[in-house]
Amino acid sequence: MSRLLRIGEEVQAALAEGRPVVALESTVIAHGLPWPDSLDATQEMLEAVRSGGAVPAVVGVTAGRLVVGLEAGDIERFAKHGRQVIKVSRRDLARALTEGCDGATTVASTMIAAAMAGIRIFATGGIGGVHRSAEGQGDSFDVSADLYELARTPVCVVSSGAKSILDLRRTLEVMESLGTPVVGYGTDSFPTFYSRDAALPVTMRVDSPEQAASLLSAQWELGLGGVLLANPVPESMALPTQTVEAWLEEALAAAQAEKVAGPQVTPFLLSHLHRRSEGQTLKANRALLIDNARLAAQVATCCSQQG
Ligand code: PSU
Ligand code: MN
Repeated sequence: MSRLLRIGEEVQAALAEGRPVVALESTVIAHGLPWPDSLDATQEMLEAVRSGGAVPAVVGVTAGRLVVGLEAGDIERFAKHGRQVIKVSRRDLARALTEGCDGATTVASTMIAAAMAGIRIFATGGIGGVHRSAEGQGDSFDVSADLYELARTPVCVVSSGAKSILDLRRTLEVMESLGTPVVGYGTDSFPTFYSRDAALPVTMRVDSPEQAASLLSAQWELGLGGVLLANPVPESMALPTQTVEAWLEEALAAAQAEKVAGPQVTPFLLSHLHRRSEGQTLKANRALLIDNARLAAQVATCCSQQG
């Protein structure tokens, strides 16, 4: 295993002593945010995890190894080189390790690495899901591997739900079929990333890190899989659903016109939104990433206290 997996020293020490650790993904760093926000936002997430009393572990692939706890230099390279760092989900892991290239891990592959290392809590912005079908194109069958990973891998993903670039109703249906609890943090409805006024219900609600930790311990005592802990964007940064929806229609039309498909879809739509909103979606995105890192550290702390 150690041939392919490297756990950073600080992370290793924390795990050995039973201290709380929070995993972070690198696709959001390389593909989800533009330079230099990508680096600033990541540093703020690291600080948020630390001030919550936990050790951060950024996951990524480099030099033929899956790394849990990337060094500052690696993080900066991922943040800066963006598109040159390939996006690595479950199916791409073996290839990225074999080729020895830099690889940014998605929610799915970060969960895999976290579970291998013994980390149970992971903070990010939004998970992948069921993509909307383009007008007149029939069903694209573009369903993120994140949903299948949540079904099988016992890691709690703290996110602000899933982005409204997706078909959220179908995303929740698939998660229900696969048996993933979707837990609202202080909310009864599924957050839509940039907005708070969502219409779809969650499986259940918790109102404190302690409650979240109790649910996780029951889930894992039963030997079940992942949990999505859905934390809405902070109120002061939330954008109105209808405004985001209008920008999104344009972004989807542009994606269709430019024939963007597969793993490129999410990064394309995100950068379109960031430009179109003159940075408002980017500000919301940064705020929710930091808030999710903070919450994940609190939950990880409760989990380690519950033993
Ligand atoms: N949602 C975001 N920002 C992101 C992603 C999702 O707001 O950067 C990334 C995550 O890494 C997620 C991935 O796991 O996109 C999903 O991609 P796909 O749909 O190709 O599985
Ligand atoms: Mn996809």
